[in-house]
Amino acid sequence: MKTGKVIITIITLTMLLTACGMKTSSDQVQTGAATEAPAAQSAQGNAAVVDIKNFAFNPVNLQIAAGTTVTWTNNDSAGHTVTADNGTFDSGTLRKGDTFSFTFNEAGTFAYYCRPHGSKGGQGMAGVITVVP
Ligand SMILES: [Cu+2]
Repeated sequence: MKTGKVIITIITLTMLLTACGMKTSSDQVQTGAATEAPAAQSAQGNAAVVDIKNFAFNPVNLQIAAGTTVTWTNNDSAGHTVTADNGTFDSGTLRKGDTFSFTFNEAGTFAYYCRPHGSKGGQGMAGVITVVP
């Protein structure tokens, strides 16, 4: 009886810790964005843009309303990609002047990166789109 209760408690704690761990990492990304320049990084309406310049996405954290189409433009001579961590979208290689657009219809946090210069989890050349309902 007591052992069963302990096991259930351990399982519950493990699940909670896992959930918290995931939430914490995405919260940190958003918190960083909010303290930098929330007004400039907010976008209302149906379109928003992200500049790719000097091996970085600008703004690196963008908050949009659901239904907004985000267009990335590569202004670097180097080729870049816009690749979602969760595989939702992938631009393929963008040459200088190339654009890639994606419409975010669902609320959530969408981390992305450049395949040649970054990786999942915000490593290197990466950004985050936060979609609010
Ligand atoms: Cu790149």
